[in-house]
Amino acid sequence: MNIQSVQIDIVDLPTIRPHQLSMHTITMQTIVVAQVRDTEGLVGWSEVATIGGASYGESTPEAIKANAEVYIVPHLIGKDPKQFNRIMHDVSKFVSGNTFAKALIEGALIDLAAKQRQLPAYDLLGGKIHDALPIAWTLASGDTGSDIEEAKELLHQKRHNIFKLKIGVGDAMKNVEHVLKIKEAVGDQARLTVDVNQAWDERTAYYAIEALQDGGVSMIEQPLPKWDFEGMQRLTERFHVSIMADEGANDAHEIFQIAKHRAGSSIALKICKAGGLLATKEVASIARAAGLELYGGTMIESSLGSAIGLHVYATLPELQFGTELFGPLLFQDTLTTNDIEYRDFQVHIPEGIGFGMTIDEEKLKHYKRQ
Ligand code: MUC
Ligand code: MG
Repeated sequence: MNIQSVQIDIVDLPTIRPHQLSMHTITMQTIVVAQVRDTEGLVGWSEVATIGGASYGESTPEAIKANAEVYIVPHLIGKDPKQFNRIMHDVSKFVSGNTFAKALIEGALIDLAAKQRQLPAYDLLGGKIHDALPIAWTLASGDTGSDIEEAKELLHQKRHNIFKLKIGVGDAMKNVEHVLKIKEAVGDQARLTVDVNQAWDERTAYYAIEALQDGGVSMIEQPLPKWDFEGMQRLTERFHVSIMADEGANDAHEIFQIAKHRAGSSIALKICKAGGLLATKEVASIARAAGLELYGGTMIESSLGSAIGLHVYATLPELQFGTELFGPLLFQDTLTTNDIEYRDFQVHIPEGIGFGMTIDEEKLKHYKRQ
């Protein structure tokens, strides 16, 4: 039951509304889907997502697919997927960086290995500690009134009571006003956090964060550019509200530096940033040992990619900020025949073998790029 072939597709999925980040507004989200097939015809599936082509980060969907096909796939053919740890270790000797491509391939190997063993993937990752996790939703319509309506409806449905607000576009004090209006509308019913996606300089961050902290916001994600570790260190020292590193907190080496210099009080985990599922657990251990709080982050994956995240996050002892793996809820359609369950302010870890999701191959055909 060794690996016979690998296929990688780029898929564009429309969103239910525009999703505005400081650097890009998503109306069509691009994901990369991998399928690794063994000699018996079993298939392991995986997904990574990117935001706005090359605008959010360096890994574009086209580069992920090309680099995986040319530089990683040749190391898989003929190998036993159950040896995914060894395979990915060997790959790391030939491929530097490319964390999204590595995460994509390792995910498919783990899904296939779990299917061969008839086990849920989390059992290959140490076993799950949690059956469900608190789930945040991102308010990012670009309009305060629409965000308030959305928040109230989701509270009413008991789907989310943690809201992350995307800010950083335009004047910082206008951003603060927007956040405080939403805070006033939801009151104590919900916890609010903000993601600035690197949009502020340090001086702007001083006055804006002070106002947000006074207004009861509970976390400020990546207020400064990803390279500004010293600025993040000064903000962490200055404020008691949690300062979270996201774009500046990628692999184990960066997390170690952040921990050592307290260049943040919390970390957004993402499998694609760490370079895989096992690497995400490594990163989480470093952060945990240093007393950094954790968040189960997303790049806005569809149900397959979100299930992968959930299988990893469920094995971690504590996520102080819960998870934001809400991706499937932002899409107009899905690539799987089953859905992830979101209810009672929690997301439930998908059960079943592998990552617990079944691909709808007709849908994949429909949405993939030709
Ligand atoms: C990011 O920067 O965290 C996660 C949620 C969301 O709305 O955007 C992403 C990316
Ligand atoms: Mg972020």
